[in-house]
Amino acid sequence: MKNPSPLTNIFIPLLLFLLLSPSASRAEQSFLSKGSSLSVEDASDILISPSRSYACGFYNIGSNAYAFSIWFSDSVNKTVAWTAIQDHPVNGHGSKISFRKDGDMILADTDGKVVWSTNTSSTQADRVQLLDTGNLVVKDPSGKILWQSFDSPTDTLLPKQPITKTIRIASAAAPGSLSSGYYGLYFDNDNVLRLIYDGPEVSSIYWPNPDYDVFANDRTIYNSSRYAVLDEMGNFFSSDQLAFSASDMGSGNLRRLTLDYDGNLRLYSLNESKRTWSVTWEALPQLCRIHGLCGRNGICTYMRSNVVCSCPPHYEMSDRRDWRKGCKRKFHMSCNTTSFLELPKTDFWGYDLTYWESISLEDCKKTCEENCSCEGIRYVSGKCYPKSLLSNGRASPDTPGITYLRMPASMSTSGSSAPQIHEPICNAREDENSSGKTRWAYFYGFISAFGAIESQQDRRMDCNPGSSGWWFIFRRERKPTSLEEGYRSISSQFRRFTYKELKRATRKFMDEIGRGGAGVVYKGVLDDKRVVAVKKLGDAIQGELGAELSLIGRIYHKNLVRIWGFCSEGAHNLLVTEYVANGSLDKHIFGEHGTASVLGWSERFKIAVGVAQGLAYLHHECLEWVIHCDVKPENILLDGEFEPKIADFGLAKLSKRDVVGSDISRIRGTRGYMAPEWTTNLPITAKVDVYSYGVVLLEMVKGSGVSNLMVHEEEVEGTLKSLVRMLKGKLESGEESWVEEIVDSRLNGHFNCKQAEKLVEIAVSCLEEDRNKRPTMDSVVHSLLSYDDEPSSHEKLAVNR
Ligand SMILES: *[C@@H]1O[C@H](CO)[C@@H](O)[C@H](O)[C@H]1NC(C)=O
Ligand SMILES: *[C@@H]1O[C@H](CO)[C@@H](O)[C@H](O)[C@H]1NC(C)=O
Ligand SMILES: *[C@@H]1O[C@H](CO)[C@@H](O)[C@H](O)[C@H]1NC(C)=O
Ligand SMILES: *[C@@H]1O[C@H](CO)[C@@H](O)[C@H](O)[C@H]1NC(C)=O
Ligand SMILES: *[C@@H]1O[C@H](CO)[C@@H](O)[C@H](O)[C@H]1NC(C)=O
Ligand SMILES: *[C@@H]1O[C@H](CO)[C@@H](O)[C@H](O)[C@H]1NC(C)=O
Ligand SMILES: *[C@@H]1O[C@H](CO)[C@@H](O)[C@H](O)[C@H]1NC(C)=O
Ligand SMILES: CC(=O)N[C@H]1CO[C@H](CO)[C@@H](O)[C@@H]1O
Repeated sequence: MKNPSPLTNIFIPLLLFLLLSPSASRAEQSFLSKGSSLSVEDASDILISPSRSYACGFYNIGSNAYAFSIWFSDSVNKTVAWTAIQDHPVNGHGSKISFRKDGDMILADTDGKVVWSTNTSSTQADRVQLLDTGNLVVKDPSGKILWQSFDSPTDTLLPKQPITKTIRIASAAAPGSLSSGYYGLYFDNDNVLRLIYDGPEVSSIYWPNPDYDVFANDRTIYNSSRYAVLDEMGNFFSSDQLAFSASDMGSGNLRRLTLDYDGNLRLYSLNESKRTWSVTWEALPQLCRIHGLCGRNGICTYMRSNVVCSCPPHYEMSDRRDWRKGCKRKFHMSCNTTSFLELPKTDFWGYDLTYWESISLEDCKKTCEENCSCEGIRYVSGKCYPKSLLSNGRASPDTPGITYLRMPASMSTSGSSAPQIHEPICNAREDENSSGKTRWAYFYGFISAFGAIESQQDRRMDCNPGSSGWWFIFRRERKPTSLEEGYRSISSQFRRFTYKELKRATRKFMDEIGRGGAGVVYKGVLDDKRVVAVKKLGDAIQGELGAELSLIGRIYHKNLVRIWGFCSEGAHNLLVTEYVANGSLDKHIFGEHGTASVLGWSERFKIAVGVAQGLAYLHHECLEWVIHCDVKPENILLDGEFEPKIADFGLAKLSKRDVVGSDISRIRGTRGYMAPEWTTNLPITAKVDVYSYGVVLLEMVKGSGVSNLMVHEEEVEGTLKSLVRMLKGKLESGEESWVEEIVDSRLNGHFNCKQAEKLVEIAVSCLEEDRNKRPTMDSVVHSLLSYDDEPSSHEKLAVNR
């Protein structure tokens, strides 16, 4: 073709025209070249990432107010992942995002004023591009990134977007709002990734748990790289050793890690068919542990299905529309005379004027009276914390100690009702009113509160006066049915298996690895190569297996066996869990038929700590305060490194044996490990597990099972009682020689005497007849960790809580 045909003569200018025309080229474009811009008037004037997952442009945040944002284009309602300048919206007419000829990308308001810029003028900047990762970049011709949105996150981190030394994530101020609130996620000066409430009056750290030191929270201060990132599979790793995974771990899902307006850090996955988000991990399952929720003097607690704030007696809300402003006194405070108002099971975190140990309540009160800046005290078994400010209040059955509010003596401190606190119970069916479903609804409650972020329309944080002076922060707005759906999707990695699938995985139930009260356990390999244990539960099941298990399927802790799913087809009821390599603890400590070698002391101590941490998680951290009800060595599994994992938690309520109304039916534990209250009419609380844990501790120290304690015809319980009495006497004697007689002789004296004595001391306290005298699992963990003598491993526990 030597001469261009007349047709091409026309065609080329036309092609050029099409390429250059902004409206034609913009529709499906992921980049801006020099001199082009996006205008606020045209809603289709946006950049779209090549995979079409993300969009970038003007985002409408109110009538005639717009922000420069990146959002997920696939979610039902646009979910914003990043915003250029949060607190400065621009006008809906005439505003522009321009990539100027000088290489600068700017956001200009209606009057042409530049409100934001990438500061890339006089660089080689050549194009602006929205990448498939959701990162908006300014590049030079060689592809070098000169500016990127990943360096200035707002409230959300995307996969592959690291959080580093210089980055701080800030929550939104309210659902749907793009302006920043009081919560922050950042690397602290000691290299630990933390969540902080940084309010107008006060600020405090609430995650990781401030009651423990760094190491007890499984973090470290020794890696100064300060780098954490979520990968594409849904695994998060941080240089301070924090690691967690999405419950729907795997590739292909769009995810985001967002610091929500309520202060909780949540990992979300997008369901592509429903185009909605579900929570696949969260930092704080118990919302009341978040600071600042109820403001100064306010108290956070759980009521039925909701998180609620309340004011102490003689206090009232400071601002009827906003709980975060807290409560104010209805009386005039004077330091001349003082009386104290008692609030049981209530804690106000932080702001201790001083700290005293081993003093009486009277002396503690006196300390407070002597200083006019003291607003109240918290008193926990001999420990006294006078407070200069009452903040971060929460009340729950597992909160130890009592708070005393300071009042003038003229105030009546009696007759006022303290907050009602609901005890957790072992079996939801004992109380149909608060059966599993309704109590979990608390969880639905805040999910729907979150749903409000997506739906814009109900963005109010609605506060309604309750009948008894209680106020709800998060009102349930949706009907239970849709909430249950949302709930189900949260546990999406927890799933239903078919019988066929499990038959294939276990090669027709060939490899039996255990047999217990609950059923026979087989080893299997799933299609995705996961090695699992499959437990046949038989038909002795009540209720719908899936519904009962969906809560415990969400529970994840290193010392609890992970539950992957279940199968329920006709008479086939099977449970699919993580496979734990080294079998159950009984085989290792009781040395069945001399097969296993004797478990060393350091392993025993590690197991004692791990089991306590697992139970503490169930009792105190978990949403529903799960009580295990059958703690015994057979239910404690050991992995290759002898890290213990508790099995069979949450199964108690599935058993057909407990028919409401019959006395014997209440009994669910195993002889020898059962607390005395099982046989009396006292309500069953988490303290039954503390008792059983005490028995297991003794067994580990002695190296023999309770059944071997039986002397002649005597009952196990009686023998245990006299053993405990004997040990109590020895502990009080102050001598040490007895320790050697108690500890497993097979260790040939290779054990840590201080630790052994501590274990016996804890065991004895756990075995108190009176459940109120037994410690909580939280405090057991505390005591054990202070005796963990591994070098480098633990600092002294912070005294000031
Ligand atoms: C650009 O520079 C200005 C002035 O120094 C600064 O306030 C602004 O935050 C910078 N923009 C970005 C995106 O870093
Ligand atoms: C510190 O953290 C970084 C980033 O997570 C990691 O690559 C590095 O191996 C860690 N260093 C040590 C000594 O653990
Ligand atoms: C997404 O939602 C649909 C409809 O509810 C459901 O069938 C599907 O299993 C969900 N997908 C994932 C990955 O959770
Ligand atoms: C408290 O004591 C101060 C001086 O010590 C006095 O001026 C004030 O009137 C007293 N207030 C009351 C309510 O008794
Ligand atoms: C009250 O306690 C604070 C903090 O310990 C202290 O600074 C102040 O001096 C005390 N006031 C009195 C009157 O003792
Ligand atoms: C809760 O229990 C009480 C007493 O057992 C009963 O009167 C009430 O109707 C129940 N409420 C609901 C919602 O089931
Ligand atoms: C999306 O927004 C619409 C209109 O505001 C609302 O009706 C709908 O419920 C929202 N969807 C979700 C999943 O939030
Ligand atoms: C006693 C026992 O079963 N030990 C095993 C624990 O697990 C490791 C690793 O899987 C094995 O090598 C041990 O034999």
